[in-house]
Amino acid sequence: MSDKLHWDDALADLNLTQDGPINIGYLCTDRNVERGLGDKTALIHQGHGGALGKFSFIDLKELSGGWAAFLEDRGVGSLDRVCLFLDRVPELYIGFLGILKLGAVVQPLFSAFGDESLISRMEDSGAVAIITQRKHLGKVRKVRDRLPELTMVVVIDQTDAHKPLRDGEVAFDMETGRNADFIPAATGAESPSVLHYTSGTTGKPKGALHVHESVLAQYLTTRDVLDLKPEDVYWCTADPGWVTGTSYGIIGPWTLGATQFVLDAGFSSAAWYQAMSDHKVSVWYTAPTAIRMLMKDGAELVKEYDLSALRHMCSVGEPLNAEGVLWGREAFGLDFHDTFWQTETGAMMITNMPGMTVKPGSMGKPFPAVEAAVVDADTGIRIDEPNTVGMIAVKPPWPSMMRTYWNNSATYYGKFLNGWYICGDRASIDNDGYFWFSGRDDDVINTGGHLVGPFEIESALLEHEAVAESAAIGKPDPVNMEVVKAFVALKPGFEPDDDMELSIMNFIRKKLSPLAMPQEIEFMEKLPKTRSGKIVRRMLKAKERGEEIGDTSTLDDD
Ligand code: 6R9
Repeated sequence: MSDKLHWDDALADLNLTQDGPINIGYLCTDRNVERGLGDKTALIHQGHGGALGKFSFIDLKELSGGWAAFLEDRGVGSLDRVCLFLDRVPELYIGFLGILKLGAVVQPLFSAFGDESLISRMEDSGAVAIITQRKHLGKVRKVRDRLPELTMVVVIDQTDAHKPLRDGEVAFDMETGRNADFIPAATGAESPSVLHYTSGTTGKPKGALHVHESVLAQYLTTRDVLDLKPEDVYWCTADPGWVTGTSYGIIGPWTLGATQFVLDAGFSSAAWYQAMSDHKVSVWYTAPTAIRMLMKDGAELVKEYDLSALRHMCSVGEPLNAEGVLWGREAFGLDFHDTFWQTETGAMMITNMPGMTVKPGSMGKPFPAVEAAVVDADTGIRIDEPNTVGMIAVKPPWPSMMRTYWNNSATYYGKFLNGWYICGDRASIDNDGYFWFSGRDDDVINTGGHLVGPFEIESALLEHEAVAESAAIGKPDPVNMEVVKAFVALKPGFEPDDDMELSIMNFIRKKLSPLAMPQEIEFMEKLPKTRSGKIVRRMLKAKERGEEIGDTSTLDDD
């Protein structure tokens, strides 16, 4: 551990004590009002069609207090799980803080999720309430009778003009529900806060459970890696359905009292640059896939906009290739600073700090309060030899480390080896201590920075009436790093034609999400399997990459 920085350094800055209460909802809202930032703009929100909304820290305090009081009045208690199932509307950000102020556990869900994705995550968490909007209410209604613990559906945009709500559904208008007097729950360091589901190779998605103390790590890394200053306008392009959108799209920046910009609109390079210019975005946190999409439109386009406010850029989610960094220099005259971390780690672990020499293609070095290494996969022994690939490992504990996987502590404990937390990614460390990513150590598909579990896709494929066998792998893709490719064997009597391909694609898009939808389906007579019946994704992957299929002798007795 470095002697330069300790996680506890955040305590004094945030006016906290070692054993005293600590509540993320309070730290992001009321505390900023108490320290004189009440009138400062906390959120600049740009919705579809360019509609703008501005919220001060006083607004954040009163509106999140309103959410907390509303939920409390309706019987939501501390530790209850409350889901957010919303587009990037202001209620998503402010509701998140209200749930934490109440002392309940917030479970964010992507609004693009289909019924199967919702069920697997809500059945597991036993969520009692879900906050949604009319646009997505149909999807919630579809899954309700399979979720006995879900007793309340809150709708944020219900008006008299709409059809009446059904039993168990209730309308809440955030603006009229303001409450300046709500007293935030006196949660402690170890009180559960955020539950984010993440995909693994096998089984259903797992819920990484975080605690209020995580804020110490989110605060310090936001301050020192994102380098936020009081006068900055900061834009995190991530959706809060993903951990980046909560740790660094809500918690970190607002504990610093920063002004955040949020864009709730589809992607276009021109619209992004226009928004950055209009709102004078000065610090920007985005992902390699977005950078590659911007690259496609060229550096010339960037020059058409006044981006003179922009002074710092960071990236996360997938390997940031050297080309992306070099293009960033050409287009913006700045370096993209890569950061490596996971849902499970809750905050950045390996970073390119401002002022550090960026080596294009490297993830950087451990954040100064983090001890990280590469270790041998079998023994967990540190590999000291430079430029040798091993498993990325981090020495526990740290404040934002998940405390368990919900309902699945066995898998949680399985993540530790020889005193290290094993991330599940491979990397090497060069002579200067820089980490170089080499790949994931499992079959999880990383598409545009989002992890998708092959097992979830395979299970959903089998629910299609024509599918007999299925396998899903990540196929290399120049923009999204990987896209989902499915291999399918059909039941007798079904034809492997274009219509069938479209039908299967749409089926997955609706059941899971657009991200999980296979971009390509290859029909096969039968899929390669072990004697015990397990499909061998390794062979399909090798075939896809045009590699030698390798040793197949173990195939039958795997
Ligand atoms: C924050 C987040 C975690 C996985 C991680 C790794 C990949 C993330 C990366 C990176 C290379 C980087 N990943 N950052 N790979 N370079 N800078 O992404 O969380 O969705 O849980 O994904 O993403 O494979 O293990 P999460």
